[in-house]
Amino acid sequence: MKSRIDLVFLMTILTTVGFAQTKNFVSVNASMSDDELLKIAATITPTPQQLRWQRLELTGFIHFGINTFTGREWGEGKDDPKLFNPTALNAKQWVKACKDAGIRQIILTAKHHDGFCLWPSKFTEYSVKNSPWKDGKGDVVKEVADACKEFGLGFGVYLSPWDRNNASYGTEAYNEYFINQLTELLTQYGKVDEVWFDGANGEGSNGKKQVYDFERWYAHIRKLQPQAVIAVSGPDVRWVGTESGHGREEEWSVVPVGKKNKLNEGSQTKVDTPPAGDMTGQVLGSRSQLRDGDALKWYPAETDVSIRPGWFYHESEDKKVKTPEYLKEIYFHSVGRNGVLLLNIPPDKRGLLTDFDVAALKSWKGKLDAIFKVNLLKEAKGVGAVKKIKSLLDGNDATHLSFSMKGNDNVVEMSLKGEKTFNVLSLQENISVGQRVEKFILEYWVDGEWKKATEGTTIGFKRLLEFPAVTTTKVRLRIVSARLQPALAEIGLYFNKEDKK
Ligand code: FUL
Repeated sequence: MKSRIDLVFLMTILTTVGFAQTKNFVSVNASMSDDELLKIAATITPTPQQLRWQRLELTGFIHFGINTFTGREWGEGKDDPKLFNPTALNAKQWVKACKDAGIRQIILTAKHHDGFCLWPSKFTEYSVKNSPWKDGKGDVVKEVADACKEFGLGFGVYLSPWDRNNASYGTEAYNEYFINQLTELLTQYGKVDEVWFDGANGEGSNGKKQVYDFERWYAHIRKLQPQAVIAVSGPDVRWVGTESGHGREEEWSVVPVGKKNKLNEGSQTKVDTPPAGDMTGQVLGSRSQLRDGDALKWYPAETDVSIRPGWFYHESEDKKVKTPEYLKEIYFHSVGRNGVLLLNIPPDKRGLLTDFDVAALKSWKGKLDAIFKVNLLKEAKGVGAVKKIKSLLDGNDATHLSFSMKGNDNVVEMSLKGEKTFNVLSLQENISVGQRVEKFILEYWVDGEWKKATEGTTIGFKRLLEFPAVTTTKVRLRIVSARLQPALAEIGLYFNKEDKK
């Protein structure tokens, strides 16, 4: 009995120590050595909310509103609410098409910059309640939230801070208006998993200037929907810096933040202040940048892009829906570059996703399923850390493969089951302990020597690389540089038959 109590005691201590060592946000100062900084960067971890969000991989964006009926991208807030009149709106069709494509969470533009609300807000007349749709009794937010619940997808809301309709915009009263709208959205529709604040503002030099009370808004969200991540102009999820769908080759989820570099100014432990800096830099969290802020923070990238040229539906773009092949490339360059993809699919004037968009989604999913159907390492055998790899492949997080980084131990060699041809590498780090890998090389055995198949810098949650097909019986993965002992969560080799390179 005594020994069991000791064991429980010991485990409690270990767990506590473990927790104490994992942090989401750490202040740094000039007196810290390079080694210290690197260790901090390597042990910063996502919050449970960030981890859940990262694991979604694919999320969907729905831009729908008064612009759908006027053909604009940015309404001025003056269009008649009577224009909003979808003839066959069916949110279940949106959600099902997304789910069938592997999308696991949907964010709806509850209010875009024009200020028109897709729910019957008590605090403005500029909403669906003054439209002919369902005789003013309709509520798009409810229909989408309910459909997400029914199909088992996460649900998020986009609420534009910039509002071109509300008379109070530009005064302190607007912050109150915004809080009231948040309260409606966060209390009337069940669980909300993501709140998306757009940073766009086109007021110009003579336009209205609004000081947003971000801290109050964030605290309100944390209180009403603590499980939600707050994205983009928010403290949990960072805009990747482009709307092209192509993220960075080197993408760090730990980045310097604070007044010094203006990226997410302020301290997350004290206040959640909005990001204000340039997020478009080529790399944001490399070794040489770790001193650029007042703190280091887990602040992962979201890669948003529309399936069409515009964010809202325009009939003239029906033939410009991105091809499944291009969407596949976007997948590799977003999810496969340590990001979460936020793919916009805008419903048309009927309130339906068109056949063009649905067909593209379907065929995209088919392509990805075909590529990732067989992990050729599943049957690997024989040497090195194969036993551990098998546990990785079984998806058991707890048995992640760690490298010692001592001597040659940073190498894992795998024998394939006979000769195999492949052209896709998939790697994942166990980010629940941090992001650590800085450079890796995949080699294959040919003509009695090791040759490079592909190489990369960061891995993070997921790294996907395509390369000219190679045929071999043996491969090895070398972690050439890491901030701390790397911990991998997945290794996969696949063959994309359609890639003739
Ligand atoms: C931008 C907005 O201005 C676009 O209209 C769109 O909503 C996009 C997702 O974000 O900042």
